[in-house]
Amino acid sequence: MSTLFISDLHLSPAQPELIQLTVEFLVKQAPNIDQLYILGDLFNTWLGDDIVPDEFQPLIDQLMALNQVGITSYLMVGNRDFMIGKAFAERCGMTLLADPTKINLAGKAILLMHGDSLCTDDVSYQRYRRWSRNRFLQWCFLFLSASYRQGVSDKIKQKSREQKQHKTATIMDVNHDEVSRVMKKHHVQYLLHGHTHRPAIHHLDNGAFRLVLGDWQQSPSFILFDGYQLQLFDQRSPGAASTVRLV
Ligand SMILES: [Mn+2]
Repeated sequence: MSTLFISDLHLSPAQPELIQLTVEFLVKQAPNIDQLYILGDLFNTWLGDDIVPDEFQPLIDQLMALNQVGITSYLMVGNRDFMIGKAFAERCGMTLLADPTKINLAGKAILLMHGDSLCTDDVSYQRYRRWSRNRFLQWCFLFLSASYRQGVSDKIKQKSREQKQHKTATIMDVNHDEVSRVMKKHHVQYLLHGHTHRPAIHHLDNGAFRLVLGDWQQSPSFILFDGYQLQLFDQRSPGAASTVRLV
């Protein structure tokens, strides 16, 4: 059973070449995989399932094509595209996943997350995360016109850019106590997430592993489970350090 994990593609209509690259990547991977997990921030912005830019149609078609050849695909939302709902997932033949979700690979429990909730040192972001995930506010947001939603989204992004200038790299990475707390709570030795754009496989003190997917701004970043081992493919993370055997 081969499983592919990706996250943080940050696709937008402004970068059609990245959409194209993603479609080609999925076409190429399709013959080798049984399952696909997209762990958040597939899109750079999401204004609602009723406003899907036409530029994404080739990707939607390709995801549906995976579904038709029997590949099971799962979609978790990230901090950028958290407004994705069931309607869009269904349009792509994908199943929405909660964050976190525990899965089983070769008898080992793996916890999947986007990763933003682990960055607890970033207090202002966690505050924003709490209100932006409020179901009632989200429901209200979807009654706004497309241009108004775009305006709100632009304003939030601009504010986040301004605040980022004053945040250190450590603040924007995961908090290690939070990582141990979450892994303990879910009884897992393996945690796989994206979000931080710091692709790596970390060997933790207690013999556990934290696997981090990279973003796609330079080139595709992915983790592949081939039935025996998890391997991180990312230009920034070289060969030997990038595999974990599960069997
Ligand atoms: Mn993210």
